[in-house]
Amino acid sequence: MHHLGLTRSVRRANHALHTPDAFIRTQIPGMSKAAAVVHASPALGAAFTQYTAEMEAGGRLGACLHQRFLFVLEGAVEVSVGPGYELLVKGDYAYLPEATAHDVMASEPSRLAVIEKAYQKLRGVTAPEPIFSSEAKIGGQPLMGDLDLIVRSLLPDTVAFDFAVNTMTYQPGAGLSMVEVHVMEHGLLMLEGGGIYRLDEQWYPVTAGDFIWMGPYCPQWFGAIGKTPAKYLIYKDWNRHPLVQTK
Ligand code: UGY
Ligand code: MN
Repeated sequence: MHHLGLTRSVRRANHALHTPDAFIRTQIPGMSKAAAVVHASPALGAAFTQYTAEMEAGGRLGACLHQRFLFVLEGAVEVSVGPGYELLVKGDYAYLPEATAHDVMASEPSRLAVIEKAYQKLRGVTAPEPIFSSEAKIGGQPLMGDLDLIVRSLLPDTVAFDFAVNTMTYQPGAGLSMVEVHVMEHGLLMLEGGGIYRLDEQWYPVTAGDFIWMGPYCPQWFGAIGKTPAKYLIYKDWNRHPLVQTK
């Protein structure tokens, strides 16, 4: 169905909103029985890539040159690094360090949020090991003391990691206590609920299924609206000196 040329999707110099009505599926080399909706990439201005992988049973992601983080949105996938495999279901995730040979195969129709980023080594710091875990196992922290806004950090906050992926859960009516402006960029996937996102000088209604890219220094604020909590998965580059260019 068309909507007379209307969409909530926008692309601006330092932010973008990508809504499901505008998603186009594509193939990334190495993928089989799977398609990718590429939300963020260097073509947009991002220093990372984020896509939603939609996989048939038996579908595979293929190899990745860089670090890969995947979060199961729906279905079940088998992730192997060497012999044996981990079965990941909704809410589970994996971190695969750069240059880690691995295989990701869907055991049923599945959707994954996938983030890929070149690793910025730090002299004297050992690169991280693979991680398999689940959001449900991560303790939540109130953001700036707000019990209605809970952050779960899915990766350890140590300098070995050059990015963070968190979930943020807002009770209805909760919001960020300030407009943030920071050097880090974000890739954000709305998982549940909705609200209003301020990006630069615009305010956008957003809902589950939407993706947002925020470039460095993009003024940003979110307020949850509705009768159920709003929740998103959010990437940021992290723990590196700002003089080290990522693009
Ligand atoms: O971690 C963050 O920068 C986060 N508070 N930003 C956001 O939710 N837009
Ligand atoms: Mn932020």
